[in-house]
Amino acid sequence: MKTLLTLTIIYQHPKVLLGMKKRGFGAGRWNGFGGKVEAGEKIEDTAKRELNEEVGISAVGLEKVGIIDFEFKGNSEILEVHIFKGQDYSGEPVESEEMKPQWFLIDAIPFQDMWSDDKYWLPLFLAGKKFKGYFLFDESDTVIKHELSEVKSLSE
Ligand code: 6OG
Repeated sequence: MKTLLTLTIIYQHPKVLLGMKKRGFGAGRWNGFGGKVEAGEKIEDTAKRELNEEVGISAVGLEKVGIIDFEFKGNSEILEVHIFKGQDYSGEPVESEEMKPQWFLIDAIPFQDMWSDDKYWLPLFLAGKKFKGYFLFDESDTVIKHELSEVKSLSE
């Protein structure tokens, strides 16, 4: 079974906007903003909607830069996460019930308090690359297997 999700990071060099997830899946970790694609919804529209709901901003343009499949040992559900990069937006980032936003300098990204896949692909994201990947986690959310490759285009 596959579940489609989005994950959006605003990157205004030399800073990225992340949010501390306050509840639900991934609570206690810094991450981009995103969530599940609803029935009939275009994936990019989900990315925009979630950005609005979770941090109160509207992206002016979003670029899809990565697609990663996540699997957890002993669980047949695959999370297919579409990763978007944003730069300009309207509105001001505000804390929501789900996320507390904060800007981080790219050389001070809090990888120790993020999902452990992020340190593999965020360097590609920051370097302006596109990528596809697969990560398998064990029961304690440690990456036990991964594949990651740079791609020219993400059209499927
Ligand atoms: P809700 O289900 O709470 O959205 N997400 C992940 N992000 C990273 N960096 N690593 C993972 O490895 C992830 N698995 C899911 C997708 C969950 C949000 O968390 C992201 C969504 O943006 C396992 O609505």
